[in-house]
Amino acid sequence: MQRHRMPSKKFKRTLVTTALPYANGALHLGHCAGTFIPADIFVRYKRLCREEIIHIGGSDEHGAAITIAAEKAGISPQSLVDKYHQMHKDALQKLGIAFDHFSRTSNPIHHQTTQEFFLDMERKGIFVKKVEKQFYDEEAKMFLADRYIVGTCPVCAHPEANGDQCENCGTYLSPTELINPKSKISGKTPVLKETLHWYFPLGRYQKALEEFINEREASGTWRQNVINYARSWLKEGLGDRAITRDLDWGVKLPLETEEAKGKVIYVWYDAVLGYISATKEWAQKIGQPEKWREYWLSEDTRLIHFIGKDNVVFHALMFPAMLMAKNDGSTEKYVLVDNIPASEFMNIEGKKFSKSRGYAVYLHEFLEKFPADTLRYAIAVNYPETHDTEFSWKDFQNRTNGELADTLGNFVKRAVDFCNTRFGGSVPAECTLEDWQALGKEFHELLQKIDEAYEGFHIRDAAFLTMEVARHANRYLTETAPWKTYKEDPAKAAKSIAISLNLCFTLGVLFEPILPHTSRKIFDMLDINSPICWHDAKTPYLKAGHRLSGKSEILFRKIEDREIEAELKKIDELVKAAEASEAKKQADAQKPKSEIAPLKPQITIEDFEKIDLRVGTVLASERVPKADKLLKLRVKLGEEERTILSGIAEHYTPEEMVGKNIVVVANLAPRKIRGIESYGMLLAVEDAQGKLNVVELHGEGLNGRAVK
Ligand code: B3M
Ligand code: ZN
Repeated sequence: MQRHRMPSKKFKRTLVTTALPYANGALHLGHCAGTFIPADIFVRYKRLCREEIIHIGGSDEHGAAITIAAEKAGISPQSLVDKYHQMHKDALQKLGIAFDHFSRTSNPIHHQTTQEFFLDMERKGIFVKKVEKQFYDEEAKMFLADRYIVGTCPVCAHPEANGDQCENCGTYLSPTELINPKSKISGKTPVLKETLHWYFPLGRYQKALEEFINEREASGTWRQNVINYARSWLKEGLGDRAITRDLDWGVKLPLETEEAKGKVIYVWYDAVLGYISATKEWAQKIGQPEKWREYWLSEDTRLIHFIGKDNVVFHALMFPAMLMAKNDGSTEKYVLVDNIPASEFMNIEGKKFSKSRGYAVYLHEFLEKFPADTLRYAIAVNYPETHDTEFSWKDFQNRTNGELADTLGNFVKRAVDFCNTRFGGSVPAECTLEDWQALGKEFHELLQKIDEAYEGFHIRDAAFLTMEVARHANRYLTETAPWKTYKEDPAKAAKSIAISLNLCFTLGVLFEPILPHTSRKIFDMLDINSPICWHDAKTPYLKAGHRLSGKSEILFRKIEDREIEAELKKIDELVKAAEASEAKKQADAQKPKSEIAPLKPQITIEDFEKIDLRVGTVLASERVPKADKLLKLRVKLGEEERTILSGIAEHYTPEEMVGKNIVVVANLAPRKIRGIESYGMLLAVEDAQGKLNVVELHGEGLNGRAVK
């Protein structure tokens, strides 16, 4: 499978995509490390190699991730995505991510593209349609997503549990488990109504996908982690995936039928197609509207998705299967992905923090304080390629001050300044091929290894090796010490400076993918204005007599301790705040929880007689896996035995319950909790400390008898 081992040699062009971040919050360093920076570095390298390549990205503007965030912010989904799309665009530009096009999935061309895919599959009869029961708000005339339903928790009786989870006891729920469910939209009791959904039959592509993954693995170029993720899904067996939702935000179903009303296409179905629609938009932008076809509808294209590890299933299985379905029976064949360099995660400051604990380093804030290239470098050398890595402020400071400022910055400045002050600002001698060779085998091998690193997507190695070149250059200048030889042997000093200036040029080229802003500054000092290519780095480029611009710049200012201390202090404060809020939660939990509840409205004796209270005896009891609050009880009730689930696991051990005579609401309609059917409820009293006390009867011969 030579084709995949040396892909760039065979393909005519490369299409790189970067995962589309949701436009629901500011970008943070995790986004940069996982996708944007590695993708941009790779693409810049390839551009310098003069390969035909484009880099496509954009914002993901659909799905519940957007509507939930908009609701929290109290604004419309459209205003939310408008805000964050612009923020993404600005911050990424400042970071130097050179997209050929950065689009957004709310654009009409994207809706059209997605609808075209959907219709094509609908017409070919690819989708499976299934009817399921879902809560419907008759007043608002809409189906309710889980989180739009509120009701009493079946486990802890909290009156405001959400359809997906009870915030009081933490139990995951499904809306039909709620007691007395209400629509959050109208406040009315929703009805269960059948709704039809379209499913993509991913399982039908199981075999084709297995072959596809096997073939890609055989190329020897895929990361093992990506192969493993894909394989683990395949091993579980792929099933149908619902690709429609009852929502009013997203790409509408392109069907006029009654059953399609009020439905949108599931966000993941549309998001991956965003790569195609964004390429179309790019083609329009450059005035060649058909050019997107060269990229997507050709075997000669090498398609590469830069993503984070959590998105592997969609890019390695779902999207290829969608394209297989689209290609089926068509003369136009979409190209399938050639490689997915998915990243692991980059943790910040020793995993102590997470976004949910309120600590993230936001890109736009970072760039207000530090130059983009310092971040690009810190991330490149910490790139989470095969395992999770760490970003720490101290490491960031050390790398910036030591490697960028002292090694790279100092070297360039020393060489340029010496030339400007002692040699009138012109390259003072020829740097011949022999001079260049004399830099040593190790030096020339480094240049070779950088190429290999990039070809294998080893961004971290590439960054390390490139800095090694700078170390070599620095050492060369220090060892030849032109400031010492200048008086006695000016020719020797001139030679040393000519070689050093050529090394500056080489570093300008080699660092361009990683440090594009710095590279521009180096070329400015050297007065290089004509287009350069990667290959130029490998031989002497500056001829004797070439005039520098006369500019001299400090490439990197050092980061002061106090700047880092300020960041660390911020973290400290956030940790303290998080700890305080956790402590408060604990204290609240200890506090008398339940006040004496006010009396409920009067009922009649007839009302009361509807309730059948019985004495039951607990025969057996066990915990319910993954439900900390629940005990599953086997209860004898006269002649019969039944299963009752009860939210008492934090107050009674399973053993304590066995043998107790309890009072059971025996004629309560059964309900399913965590997949287990529960037939009835037991009576309990919450004391002032919030502890539940099961109502228990002592005496003989009570089992099965009515409590009156
Ligand atoms: N927006 C999820 C994420 O940001 C999703 C990626 C879409 S890539 C087509 O992680
Ligand atoms: Zn609860």
